[in-house]
Amino acid sequence: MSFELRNKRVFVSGHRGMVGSAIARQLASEDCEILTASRSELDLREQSDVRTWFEREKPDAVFLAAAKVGGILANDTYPAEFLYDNLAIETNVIDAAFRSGVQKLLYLGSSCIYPKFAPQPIPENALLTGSLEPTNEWYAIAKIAGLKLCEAYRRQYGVDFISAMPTNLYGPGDNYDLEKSHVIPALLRKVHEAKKSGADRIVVWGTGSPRREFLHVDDAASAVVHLMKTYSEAEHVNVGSGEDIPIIDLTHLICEIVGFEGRIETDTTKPDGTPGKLLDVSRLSATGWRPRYDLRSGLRDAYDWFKANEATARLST
Ligand code: GFB
Repeated sequence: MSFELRNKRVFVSGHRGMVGSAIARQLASEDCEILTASRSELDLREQSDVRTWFEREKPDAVFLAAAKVGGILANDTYPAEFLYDNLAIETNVIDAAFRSGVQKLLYLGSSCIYPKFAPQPIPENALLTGSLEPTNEWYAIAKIAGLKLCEAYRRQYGVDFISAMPTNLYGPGDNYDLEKSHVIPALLRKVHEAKKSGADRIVVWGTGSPRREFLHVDDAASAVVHLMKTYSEAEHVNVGSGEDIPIIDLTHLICEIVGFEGRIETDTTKPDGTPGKLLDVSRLSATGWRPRYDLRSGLRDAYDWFKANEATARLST
């Protein structure tokens, strides 16, 4: 059973963020009407405003990409916001979508929903089989609640609400604030600035030994649009590249791409987080979807975007 996007009113929540803007770019070729609402127009944490907006705009389909997101340090520093904001956004959007008769909703979670020591690669059924990684358990619990909310509304009301769990994403529109960003934008910026200033070293957080899987955000967007059109099951779907890399090797690759030959030092006062979270992507692969970028070409694209947008790329630290 496929879901036709053509001529539909499609709400992309969080369209100013890296993921939402990539989904909007992807939808440009789908012949649908894209609905957006900036934060000043609609605060998704406000239940009655969200209900009113949905009743007025009557979207046919929703991509729930709006979320409070950040890297390992931001997750650890702002637990209340990561839990509260994400719970509020999800519950308001999912419930308002149900009440206003949205035909299909795709909810975006995160690979951090899985236990800290999950088997690698992590199958979808590893959910709730062990304790979470403490640095991001607040975000993880909110993301699990959203996934379960979609499942519950599907079970009780028969609506076609599905969930996708992407791995660590990067690409155009990423957050380059060193205190809040994920590892790829942080390292691209640090290495770029070290090269520019003639510094002889850069500092990597943690031991460098954790492994991470990365997916270019345009691939993530193409995967979720594909799922919106082709997938209608209660079980969530992992979205990843199927390959992971130790942080230290990622650092060497970024140094090579940027052209920096100085030393790499580690700061072990900073957390490592989970030792690994490679996703088992066989459910997604079975639908016929494949990524377009490998890590090297994806990093080149992200670095090109950063250089072109350096002045405005949220350089607040
Ligand atoms: O990308 P990242 O912040 O998030 O960190 P997580 C990944 C790994 O890179 C960790 C290391 O082991 C970091 O210690 N790392 C090395 C750095 N240098 C840096 C640096 O300069 N900046 C950053 N940020 N990391 C997040 C979760 O976990 O991933 C979220 O906290 C979410 O909830 C997101 O799931 C996708 O992969 O550890």
